[in-house]
Amino acid sequence: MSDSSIAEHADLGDFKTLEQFILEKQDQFDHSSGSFSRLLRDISVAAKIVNRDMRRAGLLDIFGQTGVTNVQGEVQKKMDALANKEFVLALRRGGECCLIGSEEHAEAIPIDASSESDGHYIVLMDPLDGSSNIDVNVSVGTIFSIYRIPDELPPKEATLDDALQPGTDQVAAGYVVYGSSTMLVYTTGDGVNGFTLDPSIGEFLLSHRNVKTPDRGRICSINSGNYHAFDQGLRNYLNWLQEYDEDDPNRPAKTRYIGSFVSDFHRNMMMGGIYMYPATQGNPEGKLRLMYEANPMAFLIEQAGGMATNGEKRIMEIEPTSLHQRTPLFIGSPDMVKRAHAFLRGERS
Ligand code: FBP
Repeated sequence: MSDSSIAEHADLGDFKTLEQFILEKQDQFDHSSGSFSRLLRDISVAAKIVNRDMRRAGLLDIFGQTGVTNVQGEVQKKMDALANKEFVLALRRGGECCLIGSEEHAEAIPIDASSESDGHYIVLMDPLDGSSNIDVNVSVGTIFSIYRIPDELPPKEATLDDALQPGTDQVAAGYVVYGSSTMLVYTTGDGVNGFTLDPSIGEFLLSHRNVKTPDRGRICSINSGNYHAFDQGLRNYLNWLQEYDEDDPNRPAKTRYIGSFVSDFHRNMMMGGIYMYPATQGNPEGKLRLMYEANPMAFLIEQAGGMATNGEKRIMEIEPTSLHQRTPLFIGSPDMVKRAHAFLRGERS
């Protein structure tokens, strides 16, 4: 290795791979048998494969639709199917997972414990979030939520009921954003850390340690095309955000809406902001799925000092009833979510 590259690495004092970071943390983890480290390794391997194909998507026949309508009633995109396949394969091969829940599968995917796993982890995932943006080169992501079944429960007996736990029971959560660079961001309840993929060495490297979101920001992410379907309290909040106030540096707010929840969430967590997908006449339960979109991001934002609610209640305290249930979502900087609540309750107008 040349002197200059040694010097370069020396400068990167924190030059730490995802695996090195996990192993360092492993001792703090109750069940530090190494199985969690291996599970996160499996997720990162699948993310690298999806990233590889994503970067060449226009050259491969992976744009467009599969023609299959998934359990959400959406026509599945080829990249949805590809990402789903890669994550399911990696989790099966890895042997640390006993049950998988995916946006692309109506039922939970059991893992045949006899041959494939004696793992105690349940992974719920949105293999590719932001489907509407895949074919047009706009950043998309993968979201995952991890639960653990009780030690005394044999893995092969794990069922969907074992997955339907409130978000407060998550042992870890994270996402991968396939944007200008590819990042994997996760929490195990001990802060939020981000790793950037260095394609030259194929490693996720620690780039964002202990992420904290500002108490307040200037960014509002909502599909304002639904404005007329919002209830009056929310309209009042949006109008208030857009007002000029010389004493308030955060108003008028900036509207930023990519249409990929992962990307909007990531930006807002880093810069300060609020993402909202409320209930509307068309979507009385909201659009986003509780178990593999709202819960994992709620765990992350709370660990970063933010808030996530359904407009009234903490997202992570919602008792789930089904794998694909939806929820209204207000998530981001704490002062902005609290302010939205005040308008929703009509305390502000
Ligand atoms: P999927 O793409 O995984 O179905 O996720 C839902 C989603 O695309 C979010 O990523 C995004 O924030 C939202 O729906 C966009 O919805 P809309 O087009 O109604 O604003």
